[in-house]
Amino acid sequence: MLGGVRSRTYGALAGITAAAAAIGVAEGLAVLTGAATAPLVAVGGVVIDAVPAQVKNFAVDVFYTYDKLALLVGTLVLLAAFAAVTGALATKRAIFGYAGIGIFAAVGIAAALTRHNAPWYAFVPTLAGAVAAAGVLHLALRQEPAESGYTYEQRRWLLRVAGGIIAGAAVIGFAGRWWATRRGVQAERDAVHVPEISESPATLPPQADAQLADLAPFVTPNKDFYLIDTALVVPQVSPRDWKLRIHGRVERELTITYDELLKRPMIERYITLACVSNEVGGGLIGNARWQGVRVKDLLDEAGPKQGADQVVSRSVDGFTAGTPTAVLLDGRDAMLAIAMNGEPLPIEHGFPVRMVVPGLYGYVSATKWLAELELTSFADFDAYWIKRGWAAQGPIKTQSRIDTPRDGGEPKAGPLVIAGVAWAQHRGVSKVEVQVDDGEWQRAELLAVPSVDTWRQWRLQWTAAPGRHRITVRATDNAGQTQTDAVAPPDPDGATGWHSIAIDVR
Ligand SMILES: Nc1nc2c(c(=O)[nH]1)N[C@H]1C(S)=C(S)[C@@H](COP(=O)(O)O)O[C@H]1N2
Ligand SMILES: [Mo]
Repeated sequence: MLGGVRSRTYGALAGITAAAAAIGVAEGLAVLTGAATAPLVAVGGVVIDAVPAQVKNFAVDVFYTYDKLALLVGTLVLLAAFAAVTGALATKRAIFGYAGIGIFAAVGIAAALTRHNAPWYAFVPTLAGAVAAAGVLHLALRQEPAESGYTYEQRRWLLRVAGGIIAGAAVIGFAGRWWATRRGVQAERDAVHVPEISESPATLPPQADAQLADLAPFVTPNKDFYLIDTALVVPQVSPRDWKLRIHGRVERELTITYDELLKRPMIERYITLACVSNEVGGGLIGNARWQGVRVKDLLDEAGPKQGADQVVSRSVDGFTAGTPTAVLLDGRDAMLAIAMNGEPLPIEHGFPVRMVVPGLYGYVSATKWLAELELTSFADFDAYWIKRGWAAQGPIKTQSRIDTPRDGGEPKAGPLVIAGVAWAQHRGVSKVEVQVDDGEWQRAELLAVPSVDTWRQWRLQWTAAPGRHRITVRATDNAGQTQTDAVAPPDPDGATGWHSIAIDVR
């Protein structure tokens, strides 16, 4: 007689063991077939792409910056729960267990095969994993069933076989990930020789950086630069395989290799990149010295046709950004960047080649792991975030931020420097004003900038009296527009409002 509580527990544990075997085998094989073919990564990628626009901001906070791991772990937990339930059912009728494995295989294979640029063999890891799971389930169900509790054989099987399989799968999973990253393109990236630039190098005016503790440095070190993307695993693109295709509504289609790109005339510029998801006062912004080839030079060669008002940049993993063709041709320093702060692009920032466009939020311009530029029209194509409800046009809004003192800080009474950064990329910041409590707006000192395409540090001397104070900042751009105090969320085209902090002076 089957069906005691214990017997269901045995089935659940057997199901989890079968799932572990599937994941272990699949992850192991995905080291060879590519991380994106692993069922967990493929399904996680589908989930990321399916996130509706309303939860994008939540998703940015939770997944895109740090917690992609949370998505993987969440997927694993769901899989374990599913395996436990189908395993328990399998103790009544084995077919439930095999059907569960069939569902796992169908979902994993469908996800892997439909990812952007999936190789034809993308189904192999999931299929092999499913076969392994079926084998484990078969073994588990062969153990003598107990009337109640576990039989000696079942207990031994759980301890020895199941324990071994789960531990083995965990080891293979972690080792596979580690090996895939190690064997990635880090060595090729480190071997890249960044070529000389054809014009004068980007130089910083003296006094661009006040070098205050807590104030964002004028140049953001690569290791501190914010990271935003939809890639669950960082794409590993070898410069030897890299090609850029410029196609669509052009007179002449172009294909350029990495070596060819490096031989072209190069410019170097300080440009401040910003994310549309940045909240007022937030940190999704950074300034770097970028080196690369002008997009305009390449577009001029390809010859955009009449009506091709949008350039869609597409990454190797299928992300797309749509940039107005006019912006790329208007003389600003839009470039295909190959170096960041004097180093080859870091892999997570888009190695080997990414786009950087002064004045536009990243989601409409800054495609990393670039693979193609397609000339089309805004009427004909919506890029990745536009499909999800974000605005098609993404000029960066004038903003300012107080970095020091810190919000909620308790500085000592007496002379104090209030300082921060302000930005209005490609228009430039002409004025920053600070208000303490309900006082007059006071003009802050502006530090020097190399161009209108970067953020600008500002500072103001203040004599702090004991007590609680509110400090607010606002910037004005070179067109004379003062940052609006109307509060708006990032969705759909960038947050607005004044950054304001509260401190307790002691
Ligand atoms: N391939 C790819 N490129 C991408 C994205 C992405 O999801 N995938 N996100 C964009 C967004 S929204 C921003 S804000 C910038 C961030 O660039 P960073 O991670 O180098 O700071 O990259 C852009 N380029
Ligand atoms: Mo972004």
